[in-house]
Amino acid sequence: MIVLPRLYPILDAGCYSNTLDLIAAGDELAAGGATLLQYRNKSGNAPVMLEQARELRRLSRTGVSAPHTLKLIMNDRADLALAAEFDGVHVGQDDLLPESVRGIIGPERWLGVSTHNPEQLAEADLTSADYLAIGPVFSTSSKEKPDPVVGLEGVRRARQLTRKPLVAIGGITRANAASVIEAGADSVAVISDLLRDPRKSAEEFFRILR
Ligand code: TZP
Ligand code: MG
Repeated sequence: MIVLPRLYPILDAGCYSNTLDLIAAGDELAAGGATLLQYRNKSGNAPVMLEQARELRRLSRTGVSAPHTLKLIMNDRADLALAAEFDGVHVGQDDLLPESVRGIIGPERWLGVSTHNPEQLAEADLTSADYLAIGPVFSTSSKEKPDPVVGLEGVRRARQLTRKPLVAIGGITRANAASVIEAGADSVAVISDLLRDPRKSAEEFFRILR
């Protein structure tokens, strides 16, 4: 069984005006204690995604996090995860099925699966996913057409349905993160509340969730 860090930062390319800013944010998050980052880019521009992913991989080998390991997880795309030598892939309900992704990435890379209700979570629990995500816990403006919020009750329910590591996502901030962990999540995935001063924000998340 894998062990997830308490904070699961998501670097969403749509939040940055260029690759330099995106990489700088990744470096800041690592400086703030992040040991895992997900790269998310909903633009559909594969060449840009590959370039940015490779830059992140380079950062993890040369930036502040080196020589500590910085796990890099690719959102949606197993092919790009392999091409950029990422450590894992995260897929949702509209992506390749978990077992198809597992066939591409092999047994060692991490596989995460997003779910939005108890039925999806129970189904994903039967797959070879290394961890499961549940959300949105609270309302979010970082995702287009988000599923209905599941609330802390949704996190508690999810906790009862799986023994896999559980990541909660959606509207999680330094103000509510402790309640999400209390409800049974092992880790909180965050976009917005890491955008302003990523290093300080990450440090505060780790302090709160210690
Ligand atoms: N999936 C469910 S909510 C969400 C994703 C990708 C966005 C989370 O972003 P934020 O800004 O932390 O609410
Ligand atoms: Mg997806």
